[in-house]
Amino acid sequence: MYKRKKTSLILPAYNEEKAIEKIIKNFQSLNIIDEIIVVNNNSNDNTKRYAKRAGAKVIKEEKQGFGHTLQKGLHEASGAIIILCEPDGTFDAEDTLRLLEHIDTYDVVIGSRTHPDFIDKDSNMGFLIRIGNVLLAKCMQILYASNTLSDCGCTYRIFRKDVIQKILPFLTVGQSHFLPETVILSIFAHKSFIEIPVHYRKRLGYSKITGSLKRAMYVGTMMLFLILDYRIKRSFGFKID
Ligand SMILES: Nc1nc2c(ncn2[C@@H]2O[C@H](COP(=O)(O)OP(=O)(O)OP(=O)(O)O)[C@@H](O)[C@H]2O)c(=O)[nH]1
Ligand SMILES: [Mg+2]
Repeated sequence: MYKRKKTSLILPAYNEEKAIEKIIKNFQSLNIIDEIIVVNNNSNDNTKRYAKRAGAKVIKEEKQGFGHTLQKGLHEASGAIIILCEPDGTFDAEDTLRLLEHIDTYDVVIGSRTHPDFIDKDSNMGFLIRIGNVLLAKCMQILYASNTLSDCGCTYRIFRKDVIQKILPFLTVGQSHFLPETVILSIFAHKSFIEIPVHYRKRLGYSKITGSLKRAMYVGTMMLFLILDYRIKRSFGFKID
């Protein structure tokens, strides 16, 4: 519980046997997480076994894709506060405490992997990925006249349950460009948000999205189309009441 509110943590997992047990234990040791949901996305390694052994609730999503996996977790989560993270060792469980400090004030608290002091030298945050994330975030900020956005692709974020209830029926993206859709729909639902810097480390296990530059550029292009598409829809009256 956090301030007497139930908390749910969602971890999307596709072949994350290297780090998953440690990550679950790190979050458990915070003593504020009530429900840890690992959404297993057709892993063919020991992800499911290790997650169960660590005490997480393991559910499965058969449709392959980061977005499908997180949508499944969001349907399942029962907490008043819902935390998204990754079980690959890139994020610190302790950062949840800093993010949570803002959830009384804002409906959504989004991690940002842009503070130089917080980014490990050997993490997968080279020049091109950093610039791509910042440019896409700025594009969203300008097109939607929102408050500051600096990182378009940080999974680590916290939502109040009512935000999820509002946006869940509208989520469409099943693949890797899922994250900006949650921000755009939150803006449409008139929800407030803030970005807070988080630490970013080298991942354990192998990368499925931004590990290859080609794949990262593809995901960035899909994010850009999504951002433009919703902006056009908005000018034709799309809204969430
Ligand atoms: N890419 C991808 N990720 C999935 C899928 N299903 C679940 N995931 C999980 O989604 C998260 C994001 O994938 P990552 O490979 O970490 O991609 P990334 O965070 O952009 O890049 P790195 O952490 O540097 O590898 C991980 O926790 C994956 O295990 C899927 O079908 N595709
Ligand atoms: Mg990752």
